[in-house]
Amino acid sequence: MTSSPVPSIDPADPLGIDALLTEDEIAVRDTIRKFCADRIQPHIAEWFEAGELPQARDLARELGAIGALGMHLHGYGCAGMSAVDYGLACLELEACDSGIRSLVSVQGSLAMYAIWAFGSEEQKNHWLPRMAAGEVIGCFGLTEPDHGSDPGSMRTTATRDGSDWILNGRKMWITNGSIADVAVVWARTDGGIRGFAVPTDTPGFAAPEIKHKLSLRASVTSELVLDDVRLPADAILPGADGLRAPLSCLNEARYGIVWGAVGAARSAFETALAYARTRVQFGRPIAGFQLTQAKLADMALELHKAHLLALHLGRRKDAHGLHPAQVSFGKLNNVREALDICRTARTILGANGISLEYPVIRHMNNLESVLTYEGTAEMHTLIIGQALTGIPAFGSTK
Ligand code: TGC
Ligand code: FAD
Repeated sequence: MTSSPVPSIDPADPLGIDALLTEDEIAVRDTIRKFCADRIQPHIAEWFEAGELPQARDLARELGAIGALGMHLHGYGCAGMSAVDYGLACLELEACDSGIRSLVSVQGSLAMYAIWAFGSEEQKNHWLPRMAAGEVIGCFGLTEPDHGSDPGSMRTTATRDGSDWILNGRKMWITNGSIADVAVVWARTDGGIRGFAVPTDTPGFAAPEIKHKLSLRASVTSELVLDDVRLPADAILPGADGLRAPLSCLNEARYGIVWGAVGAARSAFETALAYARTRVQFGRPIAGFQLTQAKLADMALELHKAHLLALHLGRRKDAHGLHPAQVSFGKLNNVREALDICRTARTILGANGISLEYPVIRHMNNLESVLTYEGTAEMHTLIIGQALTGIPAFGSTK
């Protein structure tokens, strides 16, 4: 071999993307990275294997203490950071595990955002400061057992009884459900789809945990059962009128996933690269085989293209806001490519690729959920298709 075993480019940042970040952004990133390394990384494989997120309440408080909950929201105890800051945090959290990023996404981008964007002043003051501090955990109930991609057909109802509201129905696959203190629940009323902030100790509310998942195992996923849940008039989110409201919340969470997927892919790539440089077969490191190098080069291309796309969307979001189809570009591309990077990394690790001793198959299995939640890959394809052609192809007869 004539080539030097020393890389001639920084394998962690071959395109110099770090130079596009400000010092403050790098400081935010490093804070979250350190938190993950100290607090989560040593335990995450064990939690995943056990299928639990132990001490979720302590973890939420610690995430609150470093400003990670609702960090891109302004006021009400939230950190008021930029979209890029929030994205960098999602990247670092998901480099650790998609389940941890999910905890933070659902709290900040879904439950808190819904209250922040559509709640009354009283609701915001009541819930948001404690949610930002991680003292109160939220969940977001949109999906139902029979209505996932098509939430506009939901069957959960909210009917009036005097000034009260009575909620009945089921929500399914709800992240944080069993540990939540407040559930943002979307329900059909005589006047269309409306949102409600439901204290989870209200009689008639239950949130049994969904077991037997082989993905997002270090994340709590639940069914929400609403049997004659009576709420006072002021539980309705006054600004949320129609399906547009929950879909607006999804834009926020999908944006976080655009970045998060890069984190999972980075972790898988770095693991595969380190493994390939030290694993010897046929008398040389497997990184010295052209087939392995082709895999590593393709993984690096897609990883850093995804990172640049995330940064571009983040800068655009901070400057002008994003069109929902632009968020779909990022969510579809970055999750799909991250999953592909994990699958390729798994092959480079050979049999070790299937072991929880390495993070690769954990990320790979997690990303199967990430590909489906917050709009499946097919839904994002159709959202982009509609934006490009003006023709909706969802099959709706409305
Ligand atoms: P459609 O008629 O197109 O739209 C209804 C109204 O909403 C508006 N709209 C949006 N507004 C803001 N942001 C968006 N992304 C929007 N998309 C649509 C639209 O303009 C319209 O407004 P108006 O004023 O005219 O009424 O609705 P549709 O029923 O045809 O559905 C469209 C479709 C399929 C794109 C939408 O339903 C969809 O995105 N489906 C996917 C469902 C989904 O993503 N569910 C996610 C559940 S939450 C979750 O998965 C959390 S996992 C989190 C974790 O653990 O990290
Ligand atoms: P379906 O909608 O039944 O889709 C099944 C398949 O059909 C998919 O491949 C889909 O793309 C395809 N399909 C459907 N319609 C079309 C069409 N028109 N054209 C082409 N293909 C189509 N939801 C929440 O509300 N809150 C949460 O916190 C939450 N957390 C989740 C956590 C996890 C771990 C998981 C796995 C899911 C979570 N979800 C949550 C639910 C998630 O949003 C839904 O699973 C997702 O929206 C898809 O719905 P579905 O599973 O019912 O699939």
